[in-house]
Amino acid sequence: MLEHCTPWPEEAAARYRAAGYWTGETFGALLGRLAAEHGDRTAVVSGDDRWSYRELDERATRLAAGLHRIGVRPRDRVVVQLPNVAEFLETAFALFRLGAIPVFSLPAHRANEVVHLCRHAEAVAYVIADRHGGFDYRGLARAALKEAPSLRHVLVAGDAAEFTPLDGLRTAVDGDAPSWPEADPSDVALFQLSGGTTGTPKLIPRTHDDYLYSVRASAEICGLDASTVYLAALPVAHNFPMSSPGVFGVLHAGGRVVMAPQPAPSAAFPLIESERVTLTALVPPLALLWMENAARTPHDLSSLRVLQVGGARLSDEAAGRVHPVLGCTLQQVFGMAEGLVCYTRADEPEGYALQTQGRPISEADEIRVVDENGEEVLPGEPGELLTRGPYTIRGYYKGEEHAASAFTPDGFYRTGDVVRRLPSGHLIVTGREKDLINRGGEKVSAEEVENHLLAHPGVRDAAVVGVPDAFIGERSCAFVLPRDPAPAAAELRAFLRERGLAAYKIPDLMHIVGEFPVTGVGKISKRDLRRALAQTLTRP
Ligand code: J2J
Repeated sequence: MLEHCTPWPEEAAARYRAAGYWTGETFGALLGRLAAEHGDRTAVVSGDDRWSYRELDERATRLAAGLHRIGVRPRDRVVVQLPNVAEFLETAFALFRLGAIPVFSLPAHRANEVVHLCRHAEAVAYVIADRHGGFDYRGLARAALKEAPSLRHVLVAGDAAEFTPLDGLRTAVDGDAPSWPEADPSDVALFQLSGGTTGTPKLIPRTHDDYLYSVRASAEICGLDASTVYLAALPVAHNFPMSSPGVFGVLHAGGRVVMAPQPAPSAAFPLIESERVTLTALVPPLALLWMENAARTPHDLSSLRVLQVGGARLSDEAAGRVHPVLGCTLQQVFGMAEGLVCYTRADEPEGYALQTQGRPISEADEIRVVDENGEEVLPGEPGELLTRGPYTIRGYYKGEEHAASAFTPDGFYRTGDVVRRLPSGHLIVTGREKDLINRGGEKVSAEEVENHLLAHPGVRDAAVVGVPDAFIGERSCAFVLPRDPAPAAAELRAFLRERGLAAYKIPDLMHIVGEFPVTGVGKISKRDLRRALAQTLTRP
């Protein structure tokens, strides 16, 4: 396995292979097999592009050769920050073919996140679209080149300006094409990002064996087949639309991926109608938005059979409205880029989909629900969810520093989620112990934002907490203890933007305070801050 990663213990790996979870297939080989099986069927639709399985396979082969020609080698890391376009799949599979490792960055990330990823992963290349959603990513590339010494190439889908166009890179593969050893299925295939709680996002190494298992099993649980038409509405770089079952699961089943440039009803509904979409995945605030708009849309949404909702807690009230309003079945999905994914199933009583966040993919997923001392709670009682299994990581990339807080000594991942487990194995997410704000599926690490605020000369101390919000679940609120003269909230916001922080991490609310409530040992009491906030918000 790539260095600075933690492999599964030999005994566990042998067990997962023997049970058939880990098959030894790589993502690169998978695409070749799919092209042989589904050749002329449409694999992906994006704008005017409609690529068959064969075309996707050929493009990935040629792009892999082109990447090799400019010096990208097996195990090199490549930061990929592409929106939902066909080239996303082409690039991902080209890198898999090459055994180079994509680091998937979200389109919302800005210089702060991109530079960190490039440096931390020691990336040799950075792949972007020219523009998307009114933002020019080539500016970001200039910043990354300045700050990340390992970066040698910027590859652009679209107008490349001074950089390398992806279109010019594809190389005809003929007799004397370059060759390289086949990727090792037990090695890292890709890096996902942790929605984590630390100062900077952590890298999650996922192997071909483990990730492909979660994709294959997810496709099966969700009943996908070649007739499935999946709308990629959420950014496909995220683990949910990528693998649960997401775009990879749909391709695995021979279905069709339809890329939506934006998840808003105005972009998504016409595509559902024109492509006869059968399945899609949303975070709760988008599900609410879709339901609000469905009643008055002129578009025919009747092809939609299943709406998956996950990433943050869906209220029971909203869950109950999905079928009446959208006419499709609700599937709740509770997952994490570190591994474990839970689904409600089509063959269970409907109550589970309405009131739980599902049960794990695999009989080999080990689940413990524990109290603050690490002891298992009584069945049905709330406690922190710990998990271990055939597709849950045993460590972050270069994660020595976080190992003890993120994993138990016997290899369970500490999710930081508080759950109740029903006798059926279904989990209900009731809360969270980690210091993170979940803005409707977008995860904001309190520590990361606090660190940026502390860099302002007018800030003596800062604490960021979540505030309940009817629409997005939670908003972020920063409490700031100023120096003299106190900076204005608007100035602090502008400061965070200038530091290149993604917009979703900029606090929704900002309070300049004279002092912080403290705990018995003198730490800032976030619990008291949340309570004070709740009181001011409910006061008439
Ligand atoms: C409550 N909290 C949830 C849910 C995730 C599938 C689906 C989602 C993700 C994801 C994913 C939740 N109810 N239904 O990777 O493959 C919160 C939990 C969890 C964290 C993980 C997938 N679904 N959450 O959201 O890595 O707190 O993955 O630990 O972004 O989101 O976030 P992330």
